[in-house]
Amino acid sequence: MKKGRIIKLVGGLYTVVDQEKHLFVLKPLGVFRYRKISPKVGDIVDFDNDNILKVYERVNELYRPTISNVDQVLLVNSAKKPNFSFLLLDKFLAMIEAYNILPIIIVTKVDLMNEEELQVLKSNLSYYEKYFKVIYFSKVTRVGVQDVLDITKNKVNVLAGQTGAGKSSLLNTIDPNLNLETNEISKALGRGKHTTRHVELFEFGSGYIADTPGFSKLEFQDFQSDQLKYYYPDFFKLSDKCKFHECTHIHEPKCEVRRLVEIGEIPKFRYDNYVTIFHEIQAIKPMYRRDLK
Ligand SMILES: Nc1nc2c(ncn2[C@@H]2O[C@H](COP(=O)(O)OP(=O)(O)O)[C@@H](O)[C@H]2O)c(=O)[nH]1
Ligand SMILES: [Mg+2]
Ligand SMILES: [Zn+2]
Repeated sequence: MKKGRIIKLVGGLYTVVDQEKHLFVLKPLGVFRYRKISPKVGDIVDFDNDNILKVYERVNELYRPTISNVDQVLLVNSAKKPNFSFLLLDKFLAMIEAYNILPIIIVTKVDLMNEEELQVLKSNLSYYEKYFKVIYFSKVTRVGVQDVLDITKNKVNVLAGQTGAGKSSLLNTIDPNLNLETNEISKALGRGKHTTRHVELFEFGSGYIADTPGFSKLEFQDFQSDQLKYYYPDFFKLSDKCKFHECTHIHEPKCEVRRLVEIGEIPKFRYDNYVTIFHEIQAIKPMYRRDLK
């Protein structure tokens, strides 16, 4: 019996990699179906020559893409094309926190900004650096390549970020062997590249990474708006100092978060995004809420 990690699932067949990086293509044991065990990409498993025999308990699970035991999410936002959005950044950060996974902020396409624009962006992001690792990257100048290699080392990484942010380009820049489909290639050639329709963990530097078509959409229907306060680590850390134990930092008096926004210690835009996201979650119709089903 051996132990390894599932890195790919296609047509009911699982590819498992062992400690020595040997690959095995396996089926799950028949009894798994009756026990409602369905192995996922990312799972640590015991296996023999033909079958997955046991699935170890998962540390965490992502849906869309379905992937387990993720160490961190590389949250990719472009400096331009599309323009950097702090609202999108704050939404993604809250979602990733909600999954209990470490987010790493990666700003791509920094070559498209002039020095002044980049200075403004960096200064706005400096607040985030107290709570998150921030990496600046460009596939044109190759700035940040080493930072990405360092941060992904020995980790299972998942990419997130809107379509066109530069996720596939980032991976191809760091490891040209991946040869992932990027936007212009998919338009020009259509086929012949790795397409990202199934979930797969690729060897990446000395870790693993999943390029994800699915985790580009924000899905907040799993959460209640009053849970948002847990997913802003900078606000959560202050919650003991708010007058009310259950303070949502929206309307309650003697709120420490709002006090720090007023004196400029928390950027106003980050707080405004919090309020926007809070109301967006509130507006999700109950019929769409998975947690109420
Ligand atoms: N100038 C510049 N363009 C980039 C950079 N990274 C990606 N792009 C372009 O942005 C577009 C979308 O990139 P892609 O990797 O497909 O984004 P994805 O949808 O997040 O995987 C493509 O046209 C890329 O050539 C970069 O660092 N600099
Ligand atoms: Mg892509
Ligand atoms: Zn408060």
